[in-house]
Amino acid sequence: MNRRQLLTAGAGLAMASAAQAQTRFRDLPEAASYDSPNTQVPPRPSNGPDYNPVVTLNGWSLPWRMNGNVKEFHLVAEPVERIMANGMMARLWGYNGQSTGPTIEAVEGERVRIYVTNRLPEHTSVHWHGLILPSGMDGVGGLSHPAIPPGKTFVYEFDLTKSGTFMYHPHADEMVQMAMGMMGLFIVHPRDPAFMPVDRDFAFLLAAYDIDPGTYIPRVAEMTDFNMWTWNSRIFPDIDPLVVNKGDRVRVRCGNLTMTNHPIHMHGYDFEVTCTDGGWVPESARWPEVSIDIPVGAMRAYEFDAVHEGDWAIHCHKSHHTMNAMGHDLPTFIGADKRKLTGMIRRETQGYMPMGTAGMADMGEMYMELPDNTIPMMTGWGPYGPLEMGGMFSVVKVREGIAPGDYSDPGWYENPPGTEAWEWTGELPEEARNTSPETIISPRDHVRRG
Ligand SMILES: [Cu+2]
Repeated sequence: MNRRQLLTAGAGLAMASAAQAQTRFRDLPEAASYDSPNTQVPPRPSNGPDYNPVVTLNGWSLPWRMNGNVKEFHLVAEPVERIMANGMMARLWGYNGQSTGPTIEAVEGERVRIYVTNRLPEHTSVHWHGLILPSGMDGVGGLSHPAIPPGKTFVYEFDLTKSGTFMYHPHADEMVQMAMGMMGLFIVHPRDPAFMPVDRDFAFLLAAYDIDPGTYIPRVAEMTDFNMWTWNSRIFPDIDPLVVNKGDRVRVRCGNLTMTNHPIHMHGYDFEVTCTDGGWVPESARWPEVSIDIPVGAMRAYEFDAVHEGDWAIHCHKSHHTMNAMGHDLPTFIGADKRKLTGMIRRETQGYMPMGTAGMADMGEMYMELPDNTIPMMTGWGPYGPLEMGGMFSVVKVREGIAPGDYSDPGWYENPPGTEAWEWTGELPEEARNTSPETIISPRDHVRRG
């Protein structure tokens, strides 16, 4: 111990007896950690004001303790290992064992005290995006308060003046720390449980990474060329489905912390945006949508009545965002006759298969040698074959008879007889046969012809 540490220790001892009655509350709240990437359905709150918890896709909600009337949380910023999908692990930075971090849930009118411990190798801060709070609690390192040095714990404390859909993320070395996965949802439930009630309330954050196949750590200086498009740092086919009981009122909350916009499209329904990170949208200001653009640094919540049974795709409508790691420099070979070249290559490399001359759909069912720690660009199997998807894609599964609180996967929907697209087996018109020499060549033809 140096002289200063001794003095500090002495002062601490002198204060200890006077503050003994309070020591229980002077301790930090426990910093819970969650080691699974599976969706953890939070229980109904056992203390504090009641609310209907959100279900964070492939995530969880942070436990708290009540200290008098203050709800106390403990976030730990730290390196984490996130299973993005089976077969792909990423070494990220996150909170309490996961990226994205745990969802913070509280109720309008409550006062929260959030301890933030920094276990990163550099300073950090936490900005509470969308919340109305004192300037000094806003979490912009160097502006609101000094950044939190490695090894230190800072305390944020403020009143929740309104309900809504918010998020948290660092505002210190922001580009690096968000490229490494530091973000989480902050949901403030209405004080009045009769205000905008829903039966199921799903939430996820859009995050993008640039992780080369076979590597584990994102490139943090990437600005445009991301290759992993994630919901809560998960990619299809391992983003959990949104399981819904027929007739439920459903809310889906989505925040965008990538560097580009994402038009989120849900099949089977029209719906209305009912909330942004600015607050609730008055009924008179809503209009029907089937795709909603989530701008950069923004959040949207939409609602619908789940009256249509089925398996309904939900995905980003930028088609390269429903793919996993891919080469971005692929030339287009559609219509190209690579027969001659294929023959030459196959003399050197047995089993060589040219790709992409009839599109890229064959990649969904093709077995290819992949480097360790990556998954195919287009993958996932449905009841009728490969889905040829990746990245920001999941399925809303609406079924009859799903019990409240049950979010387990009910399997694939069975289309009732007469309600599924069928093959025409009668005579075909002449023009339906493809005889164009420009598009007729397929990889399989090459294999057959050798
Ligand atoms: Cu997108």
